[in-house]
Amino acid sequence: MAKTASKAAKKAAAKKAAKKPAAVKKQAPAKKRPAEKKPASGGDKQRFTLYGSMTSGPTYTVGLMLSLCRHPFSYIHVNLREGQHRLPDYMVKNRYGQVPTLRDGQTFLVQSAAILEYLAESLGKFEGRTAHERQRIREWLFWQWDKLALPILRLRARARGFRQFGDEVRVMYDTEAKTALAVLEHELARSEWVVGRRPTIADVGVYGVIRYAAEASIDLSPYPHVAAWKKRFETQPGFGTPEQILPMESRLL
Ligand SMILES: N[C@@H](CCC(=O)N[C@@H](CS)C(=O)NCC(=O)O)C(=O)O
Repeated sequence: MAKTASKAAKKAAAKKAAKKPAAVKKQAPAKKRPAEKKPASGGDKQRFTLYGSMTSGPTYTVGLMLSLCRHPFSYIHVNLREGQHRLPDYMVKNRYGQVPTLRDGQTFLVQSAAILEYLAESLGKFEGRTAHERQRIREWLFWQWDKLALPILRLRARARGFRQFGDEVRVMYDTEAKTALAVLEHELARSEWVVGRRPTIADVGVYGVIRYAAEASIDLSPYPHVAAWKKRFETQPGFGTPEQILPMESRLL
């Protein structure tokens, strides 16, 4: 009996051992893959498609950045007058229903300042070299939309007949634009470029607005450092005017 019992016990133990899962090797936590660095320029012609309008300042800013980076791009004309920016197939690319939108592979990017940051980082050009520089650049990009772009682009839109408002509002925007220009003048009196010692996306973003000052009937001569910086910016390789950079019609590469 005892013999049988011990035999049964042995059998049960063997069964248990067979059931026991093999020791699982502890796996190291999956390492986060570094973001893939895509080619900085040249060959990959099909990488970027810019959706925009020739008359749009923010579209120009993105096209200008690509041109300064010497990166070719396809272009899809979005007809704002016909309301193409509000059509469902465009709204899935740009939730704000605005131009520009930049397609990079399967990703659609919106808001010109955010696109500038994205391009600087992924192409490795016109970016801040230190955390401090990147922070300063971001400050200028936020300021530029808050204080500089709004009055200048609204005045330009009025001059072109895209927006209607009376003289009281025109004077308000004019005053706001001049206040912002005085801030920029003060900065550029101390520094050749908006941030640091070389052009960055802060310059590209600010230039994309200053370009339209004349169309907004704003004279830059009271701001000599801004005027000199504008000229300096225009001598960079890859620089082009909106007419040189943005086609009237769609262009697929
Ligand atoms: N903050 C936006 C501004 C874009 C913007 O204002 N786009 C205008 C054309 S210049 C537009 O799409 N307007 C049509 C609308 O807002 O309905 C950016 O930087 O991308």
